[in-house]
Amino acid sequence: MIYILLPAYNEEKSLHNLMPKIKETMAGCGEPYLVIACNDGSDDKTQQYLEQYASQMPLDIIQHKINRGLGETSRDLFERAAELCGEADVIVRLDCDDTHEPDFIPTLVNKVREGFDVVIASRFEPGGGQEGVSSYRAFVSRCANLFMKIFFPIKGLKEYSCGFRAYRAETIKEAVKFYGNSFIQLKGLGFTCTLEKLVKLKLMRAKFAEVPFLLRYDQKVTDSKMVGSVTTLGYMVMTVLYYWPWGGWRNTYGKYSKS
Ligand SMILES: Nc1nc2c(ncn2[C@@H]2O[C@H](COP(=O)(O)OP(=O)(O)O)[C@@H](O)[C@H]2O)c(=O)[nH]1
Ligand SMILES: [Mg+2]
Repeated sequence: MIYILLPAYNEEKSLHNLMPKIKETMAGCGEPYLVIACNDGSDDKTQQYLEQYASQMPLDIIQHKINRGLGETSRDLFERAAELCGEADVIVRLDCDDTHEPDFIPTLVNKVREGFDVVIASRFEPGGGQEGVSSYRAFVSRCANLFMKIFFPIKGLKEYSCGFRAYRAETIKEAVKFYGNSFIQLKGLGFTCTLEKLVKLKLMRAKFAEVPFLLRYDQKVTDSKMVGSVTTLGYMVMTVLYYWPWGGWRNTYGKYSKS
């Protein structure tokens, strides 16, 4: 079974493009699936549209009455998936803004089934790329990825900031059990949670891989919700928490051994 996680905040304009593509791709997969979407206190019609799609495809909706941010939304989505899934299942998380094409899902899932725990859709693998990204944003994204590569190196990884990934369900179940409420700890710090998941899974010695991916930013009809200053602060806070010599993540969680 494949679980597809969608964090959604004011995505009414993108859902009509994205949901039919998910339905079509998954019909071609021939494997049962469940979409779990979290409407994070949107003040547009995201909730109504999700409810409409729930009658047309397997879709569970988590609703936050107020906007809690991507960290708390990711926590709720991953915890729900960890509760529902079996160990042989695969969990895929993608943006709701129609820049992550669902037809990459089968490739990501197959790579997990080859024996990897985390597979990342990567703009930086040969054959990958990005369309419609301004040169300023591309530059900021390059710098952020370079920062992450220096402080949190993971063998074979070039893409740290793209949230389109597939995870072995067993790995996520184990991570939620091991870290508890601290699996996604940096909740008020914007998009930092996307990197935090990688770091927390690296500490559990997960096996990572990338597949080439084309980011379709040219299809984005909703505003970006990334707040650069908050996310940059988040990366810095995480670096301190990771390397802190007394009780930092590296020392504390680096002792992980599979239960
Ligand atoms: N739940 C929730 N999701 C958010 C929030 N901010 C952004 N998102 C979602 O996270 C994903 C990434 O945001 P997006 O605007 O696409 O960022 P960008 O692609 O980096 O410009 C999208 O699916 C958004 O709907 C938030 O405050 N809460
Ligand atoms: Mg996006």
